[in-house]
Amino acid sequence: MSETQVAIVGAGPAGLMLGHLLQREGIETVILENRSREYVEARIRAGVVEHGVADLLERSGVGERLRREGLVHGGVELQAAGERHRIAFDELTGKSIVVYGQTEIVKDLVDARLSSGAPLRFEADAVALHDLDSKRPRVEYTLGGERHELAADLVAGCDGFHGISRGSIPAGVLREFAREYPFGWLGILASVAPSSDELVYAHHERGFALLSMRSAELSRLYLQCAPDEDLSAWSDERIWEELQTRLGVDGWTLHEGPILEKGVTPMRSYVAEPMQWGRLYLAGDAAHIVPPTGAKGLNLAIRDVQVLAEAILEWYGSGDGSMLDAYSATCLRRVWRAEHFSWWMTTMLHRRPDGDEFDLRLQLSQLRYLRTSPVAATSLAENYVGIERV
Ligand code: RFL
Ligand code: PHB
Repeated sequence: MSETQVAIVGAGPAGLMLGHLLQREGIETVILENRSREYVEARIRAGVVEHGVADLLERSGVGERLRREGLVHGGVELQAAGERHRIAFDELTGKSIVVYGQTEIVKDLVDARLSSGAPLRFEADAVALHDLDSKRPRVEYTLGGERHELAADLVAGCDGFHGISRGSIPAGVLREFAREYPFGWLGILASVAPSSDELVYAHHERGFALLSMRSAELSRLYLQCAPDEDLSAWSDERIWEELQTRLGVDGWTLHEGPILEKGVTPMRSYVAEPMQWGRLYLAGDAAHIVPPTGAKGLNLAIRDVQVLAEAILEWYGSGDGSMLDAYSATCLRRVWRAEHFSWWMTTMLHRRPDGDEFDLRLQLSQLRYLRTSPVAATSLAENYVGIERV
C-alpha cells in the first residue's frame, strides 16, 4: 500500500492540471492513468481555449508554448444561407480566445509533471475506489499485471466519461441529466494551411460544418454526420466534396490537402449531480459532457480543477472545509451555463434528421438575429470567450 495526500485518477487535462496546481503549492499527489503516455499525447480532441483558461495556464507556469504557438482569435464567423458574418469577440467583450490543441496542453502538462519528479503512473488502471465515506479512501489499481493500493486524504475522479469514479457514487445519491442528439461529427486533421483566419461555423441544409485549425499548416474540419456514421463510406475525396458544399461561399476557396486523421464523435449533453460524495471529487468529463459546438468541454475540465485546487489548498492550509463542501454547487453553476450554451449552439446550427421547415425557419431567424443585433451577438460572444463569474 502506498500513500499520498490527493490521489488523482486520470491524466487528461483535468487530472494533469489538478496535479500541477497542487504540486506547485507543495501538496503531494499521485496521478494514475490507464493508457500509455504515447496514447494520451496523440489523442486529438478540442482546440479552443477560453481567455481565462489561457491566463490560468500561463499564470501557473504551463502556458509558455501556448502563448508562443497558440493562435489568438478575436472572433469567429457564423455562416448561414451562403453568407458569413463575424462575431467580433474582441469588440463585443474585450476578450479573445486561443486556438491551441488539447493534445498540446496535455503534452505541456505531462512535461511539467515529469520534470517536477512527481509521480505520474501510465498504464495504471484504477479498478475500484474504496472507503470513500471514510477519512482514508483508497484507490485499487493494476499496473504491470499486479494489484496495488493507494491510500489518500482525498480522491479526485478525473477519469473522463467512461471512467470508474462516477459509478462509485451510490445510485440513490447520484442524479443524472442527459440529452442524446441524433447526429455526430466526422472530424479530420488535414495537412493544408487553414483557408480562413478564424473559425467558421456553417449552417447548411445538408448539415452543419466547421472549419477550425491547429497551426499555420494544419486544418481541422468537421461535418455533421450520423452518430454511428460508417467512416469506411467516406473517402478523402467525398469528405472534401461535402466540406466544399457546406462551407462554400462566393469569392472564397477552401484549400484541400492530405488527410492525416479522421474520426467520428457522437454528441451528447450529460450532467451528474452532485460532483462530490464523501471524499471523492469528480472533475471534467467524469461529471459532465457537452456537445462540442460551444467548444466548452476542455475549458470546463480546467475550470473544475481550478475550483477544486483552491478548495483543497484552503483545507490543508487553514483546516477550513467550506470551499470543499461548496465544490459541487460552485462548479455546477458554470457547468449548467455551458450546458445551455452548447445545447443552444448545437440546436441552432445542426439539421435534425426528423426536423421540419418550422425548425429551419427558427434557426434562420436566430442566425439573422445574431447578424443584426449587437445585443444578441454579445451574448454569444460572452459565453464563447468564457464567463468569469457565473
Ligand atoms: P479526458 O480527457 O477523457 O481524460 C480522462 C483520462 O482518464 C483516463 N482513465 C483512467 N485512468 C485510470 N484508471 C481508469 N479506470 C481510467 N478511466 C479513464 C483516460 O485514459 C483519460 O486519459 O477527460 P478530462 O480530463 O475531463 O478532459 C475533458 C476533455 O478531454 C473533453 O471535455 C473534450 O476533449 C471533449 N471533446 C471535445 N471538446 C471540445 O471542446 N471540442 C472538441 O472538438 C472535442 N472533441 C472531445 C472531442 C471528446 C472526445 N471523447 C471523450 C470521446 C473528441 C472526442 C473523441
Ligand atoms: C476544434 O478545433 O477541434 C474545435 C473548434 C471549435 C469547436 C469544436 C472543436 O466548437
